[in-house]
Amino acid sequence: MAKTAARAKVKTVPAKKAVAKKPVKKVAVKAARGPTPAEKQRFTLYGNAASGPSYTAALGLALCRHPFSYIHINLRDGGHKQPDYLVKNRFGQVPALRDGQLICVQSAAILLHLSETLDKFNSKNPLERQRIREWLFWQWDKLALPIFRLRARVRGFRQFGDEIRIMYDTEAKAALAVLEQELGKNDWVVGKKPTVADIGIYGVLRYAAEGNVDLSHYPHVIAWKKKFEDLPGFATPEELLPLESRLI
Ligand SMILES: N[C@@H](CCC(=O)N[C@@H](CS)C(=O)NCC(=O)O)C(=O)O
Repeated sequence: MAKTAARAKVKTVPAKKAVAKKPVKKVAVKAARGPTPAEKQRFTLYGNAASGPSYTAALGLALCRHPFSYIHINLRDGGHKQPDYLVKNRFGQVPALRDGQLICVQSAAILLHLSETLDKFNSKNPLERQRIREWLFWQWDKLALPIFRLRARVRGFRQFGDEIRIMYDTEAKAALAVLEQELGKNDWVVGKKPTVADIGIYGVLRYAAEGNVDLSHYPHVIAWKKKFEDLPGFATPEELLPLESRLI
């Protein structure tokens, strides 16, 4: 009897199914913060909304994810030849970039300055750094010159006849063929990652269509251009270069 009573009290509890514990994912959450006052004050870009080299400099800053103030220089009124601007850019051209106490000019040199001081769109490899510089010099010599001249003609900033137009067109095509060949071998202009060489070249090719230079014959260039436009921070000239000054 006693045994039976004792047994009656014992309830058989079904063993709990072992629940597999989900591994806790550790996510490094970066504190979302806006730019500090020092970061906001660091860069001021002097440029013009119609200027390709001004876009190149602004694009470099945007892709480096660095805020900047923008001062509009009125080229029509000769703002770039006034003494207060010439102290910033002795060549009397836009863009100029103030980085703290230092003023840098020439868009390719501005890109190199950004890559070195912000340590972005650069390479640790000395040979690749040399190649980046070479592409930036080549780009001004062979690519920018014909494309910007052709665009200037379409926009009425420069006048020249068909003979010269054909000459620039031929030069632009020859430069594009060189680029096409390179981009057939590599994802980016130099090495496996985008560098300021890509930014400099994009800053010119953005305006190819305006100069009636057709990129559709260069499939590797087209694919690279699309990939470039997907980079975080990418923005168009209209987004980056307002028609008036913008202080942050
Ligand atoms: N190589 C220079 C070219 C700059 C340039 O040509 N800027 C034009 C506007 S797109 C300019 O200021 N032109 C007026 C001039 O040369 O007098 C750079 O990359 O910064």
